[in-house]
Amino acid sequence: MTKEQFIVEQFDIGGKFISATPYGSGHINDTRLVVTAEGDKEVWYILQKINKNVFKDPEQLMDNYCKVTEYLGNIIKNNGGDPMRETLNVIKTKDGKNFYLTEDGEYWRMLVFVVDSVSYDRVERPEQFYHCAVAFGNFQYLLRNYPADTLTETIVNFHNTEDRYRQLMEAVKEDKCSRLSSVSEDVRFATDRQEFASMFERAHKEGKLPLKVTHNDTKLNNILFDKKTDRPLCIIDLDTIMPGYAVNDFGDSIRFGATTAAEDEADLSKVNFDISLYELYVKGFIEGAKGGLTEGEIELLPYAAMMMTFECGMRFLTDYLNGDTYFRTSRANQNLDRARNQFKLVSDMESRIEEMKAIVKKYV
Ligand code: ADP
Ligand code: GN1
Ligand code: MG
Repeated sequence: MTKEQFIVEQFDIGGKFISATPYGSGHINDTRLVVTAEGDKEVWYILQKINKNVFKDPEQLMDNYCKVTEYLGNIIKNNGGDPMRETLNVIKTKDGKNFYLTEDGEYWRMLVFVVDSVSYDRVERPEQFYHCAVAFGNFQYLLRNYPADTLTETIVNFHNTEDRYRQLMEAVKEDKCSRLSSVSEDVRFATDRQEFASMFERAHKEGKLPLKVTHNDTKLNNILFDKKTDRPLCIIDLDTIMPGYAVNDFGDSIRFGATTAAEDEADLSKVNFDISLYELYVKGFIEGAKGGLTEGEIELLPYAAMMMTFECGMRFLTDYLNGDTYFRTSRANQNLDRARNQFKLVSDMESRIEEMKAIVKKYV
């Protein structure tokens, strides 16, 4: 019996194990598609090993995860939707736990596989990005009354860009892998923007950016689209649901989606900020949030696009300097390429910030 089969059999499912194969293109968790047989029917699941290097307290994480998915499931049911497809459903183990802990300390969870769905690593049709924006805006709207103080911070200071800057400077100082000499210009790109890195922490202290329940990882591939309608169906990757700034859910989607190239494209001449996709997202996010954004938040939306892109660039660069221990990589220099790619987008956004602000004004 393989290890995966053994783990699958610890969960409370009816069928017989058939297979478990690597699945998806996430950078953090170890994801498998599990196929089982129930009579003559195939039933699929998602099995994930929670990344313990990233998430220090998987039990608290799963507690957040289940509380939020149960809350969302009830809302969806009351609105006449299908809670088995429109939110994630955690399968319990045979002894009633929401994860299985192996003897060597690995945490595994199992989810209902959302059938007839697809996730995209790139925007293939512009309308998809607009619909994605409505979905993430609406996600915040659905959670607007969720008591934020009952959720633990699964990663402390996750979108504290000021602290991400500090972490980069620490990595520069340590230069663990002797890679610093090859990235001095990239490091200078960050140090030139040190003040910008603190902008949101300042705004928070001034009362302009309240903490709300936010997703915090709003990449396009963290939404499952319905294969038949090509409309967003289910928001996934709920590991980082915790108190955060609403504008960062906007900014992180722009970072990943409003671009002409993949996140790790090394040929920077191909990497450009796509302002028409930005516009579609602005329109959709404001609509989806249904009036839930404050004036202060709306004003910061264009800066959030830049902030999340800058922050992610710094995170990739930090990981490169530290020896690629955080984000999954499949080739040499991938984190460095990702960092340069993000910084290129930041430069593009800087030169178009006035247009970006005008677009936001158009839709409020
Ligand atoms: P990571 O944190 O590594 O990004 P995700 O939770 O985003 O992990 O899962 C990785 C990929 O697996 C997703 O992008 C999606 O394609 C797929 N996936 C995850 N959960 C489900 C699900 N319940 N049903 C169908 N596909 C899923
Ligand atoms: C990670 O888990 P995934 O691949 O959806 C990361 C995000 C980054 C993103 C960059 C928990 O997202 O913060 O923005 O990679 N998730 C975590 O692609 O660090
Ligand atoms: Mg993901």
